[in-house]
Amino acid sequence: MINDFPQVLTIAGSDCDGSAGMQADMNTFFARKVYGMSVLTACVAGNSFGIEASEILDSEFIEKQCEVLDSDFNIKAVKTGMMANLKTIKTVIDLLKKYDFGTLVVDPVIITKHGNMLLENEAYDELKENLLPLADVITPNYYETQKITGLKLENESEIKKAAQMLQQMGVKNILLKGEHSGSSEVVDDFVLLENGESFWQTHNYVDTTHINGTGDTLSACIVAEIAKGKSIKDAIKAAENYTYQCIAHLIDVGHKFGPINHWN
Ligand code: PXL
Repeated sequence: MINDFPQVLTIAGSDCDGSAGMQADMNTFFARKVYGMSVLTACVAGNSFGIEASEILDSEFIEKQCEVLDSDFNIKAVKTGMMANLKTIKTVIDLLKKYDFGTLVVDPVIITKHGNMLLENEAYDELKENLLPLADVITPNYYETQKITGLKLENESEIKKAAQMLQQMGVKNILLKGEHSGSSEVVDDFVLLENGESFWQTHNYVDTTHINGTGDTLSACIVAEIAKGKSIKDAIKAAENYTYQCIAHLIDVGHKFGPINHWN
């Protein structure tokens, strides 16, 4: 049947070293056997040491990419990654309202693991006020959750409160990525679903410098699993397991902070 194969989209930035952003999303889509498409918002010049430069695409060109995909494909789920600045995030929000790209997973990419800012400060309010209410799922890391909610996240009850705050901001399902602390052998992510059900998703901590693209992979895998028909809860669980396997099976490229391994 024409257009029946699960089709998904990432609206994100390109990371030229292949470890994160659009490249990690496309690798994940390929590995999870969905047909992936990518609308580029920006390009960064980076390697395993960090990002040295970036370029943001014209809004008209971002719009054109969405228009041509919408006219031809049957996109079941979409994720957003790097939104760069206020103009770009506003453009993407308008496009998500204009076109039906299915279930929306927002990875609120704010800062890289090496401290490079991928979203300007002046765009945070737009993210909170106009992107979050459109989101079916949000997957912030510890730092992003602190930035968006203003909470310090020092204990379990603050983490639960942060998830509730995000729901009040309009996101239906929340996956808060935990932080590795002290000598703990595990990392605890917290999930709050639309129906109020909540649970901790625990995985072993892997002591490695190869974790570039972890958040991109997690959110892209949720998108892929939803497009194949899983519920949001099952998609989150599958994505947690897949991402953990990607981290646990090292590929040794680059000199510093390397990529994760999508072939498993
Ligand atoms: O992993 C976050 C991320 C997202 N998008 C782009 C990136 C990065 C991290 O480097 O470069 C384009």
